[in-house]
Amino acid sequence: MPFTIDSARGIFPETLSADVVPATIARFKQLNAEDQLALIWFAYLEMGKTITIAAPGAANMQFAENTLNEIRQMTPMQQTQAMCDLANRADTPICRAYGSWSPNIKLGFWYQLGQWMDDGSVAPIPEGYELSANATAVLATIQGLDPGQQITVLRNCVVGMGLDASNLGSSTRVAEPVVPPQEVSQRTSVKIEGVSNSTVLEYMNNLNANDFDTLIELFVSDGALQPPFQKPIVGKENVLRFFREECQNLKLLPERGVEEPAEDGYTQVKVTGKVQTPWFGGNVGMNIAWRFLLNPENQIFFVAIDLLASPKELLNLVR
Ligand code: 45D
Repeated sequence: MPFTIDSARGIFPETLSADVVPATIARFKQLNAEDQLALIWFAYLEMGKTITIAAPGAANMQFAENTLNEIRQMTPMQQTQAMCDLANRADTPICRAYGSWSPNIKLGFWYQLGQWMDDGSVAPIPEGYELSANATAVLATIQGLDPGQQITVLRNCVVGMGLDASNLGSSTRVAEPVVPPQEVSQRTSVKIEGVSNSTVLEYMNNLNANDFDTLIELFVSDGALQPPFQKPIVGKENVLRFFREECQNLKLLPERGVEEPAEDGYTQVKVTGKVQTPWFGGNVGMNIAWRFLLNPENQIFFVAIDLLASPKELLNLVR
C-alpha cells in the first residue's frame, strides 16, 4: 500500500517526544486569565535568572507598534483588562489584531509589554499576587522542565492567546519581512554521523541559510511538514509560507542519524540533534528529532520535527 501523510506520521514510532509540553499547556488553559498572566510572569522572571532572551528587531516590532501604543495609553485597569482579554481569547479589536500576527510578532509584543510591566509604564502583576493551587502546580511543572521545553511551553501559551486566526475570516496574516537568504560563500554545511542522504543534508543547509525557495524544491508537491505538537502542514505552498513566516534564522545542529529502505522504494531517515531559536541563540539548545520519508526520487514526502522527551532520546535511533 502506498504511503499516505497519515501513515507517514507513524515512521520511527519509538521516538519519544516531550508530551509534558502539550499536557502542561492544556492545564494552563484551564486557569483563569489573572492566574495565566501571573503564572507566565513568574515563569518568565524565574527563567530570566539563567537565560537571556534577545530583544526583537525593529522589523519585527513595527506591526505590533500601534496596538502597543494603544495599550500604553490606557488606564492601568484597562491595561489589565486588555491583557486578560488576550488570555481569555475574547472578541475585541486588540484580540483580532493579535490573532492576525505570526508567532514572532506575538512574542515581540509580549516582550515589550513585559519590559513595560517591569518599568511601571504598564500595569504590573499586583505585588503579592497569590496563584491558585492549580496555577502553583502548573508553575512547578514548568520549573521542572528543561530549558528547551520551558521556552516551548511559553511560546505555545503566547501563540494560543488572542482570537484564533481561523476565526478571523478574510483578514490578512501579518508576519515579519522575509530576510534575503545567506550569501552562498557564507554558508556552512552540516555533517551528520550515519547519514549521507543528499536531500536531508540540503534540507539542513538550506534552512540554516534561510534559503526557503531552494529548500521547498526538495519537497514533492503534496508533501508535508509536521512541526512539534502540530498537525502536518500539507502542500508546497503552505509549507513555503510556514518557512517564510516562522522559520527565519533558526540554527539546526543535527548530530547523528539512521537511514533505511521503507516500502515502495521509499527511504526513511531519522536524525537527532539540537536546534537554536534566534530568541535565545546559543543559550538554549532544544533536543530535536527529524523523521524524514523520502520518495524513490529522493524528494521529501513527509518530515516530522519532534521536541524530544529527554537528552537520552538523542541516541535513540531505533526503527
Ligand atoms: O502573559 O526543521 C509576560 C521548524 C507576562 C521548521 C508575558 C523547526 C504576562 C522545520 C512575562 C509579560 C520550525 C518546525 C506573557 C525545525 C504574559 C525544522 C511574556 C523547529 C505572555 C527544526 C512572555 C524549530 C514572553 C523550533 C515574552 C523547535 C515569552 C523552534 C517569550 C522553537 C517566550 C522555538 C519566547 C521556540 C519563546 C521559541 C521568546 C520554542 C520562544 C520560543
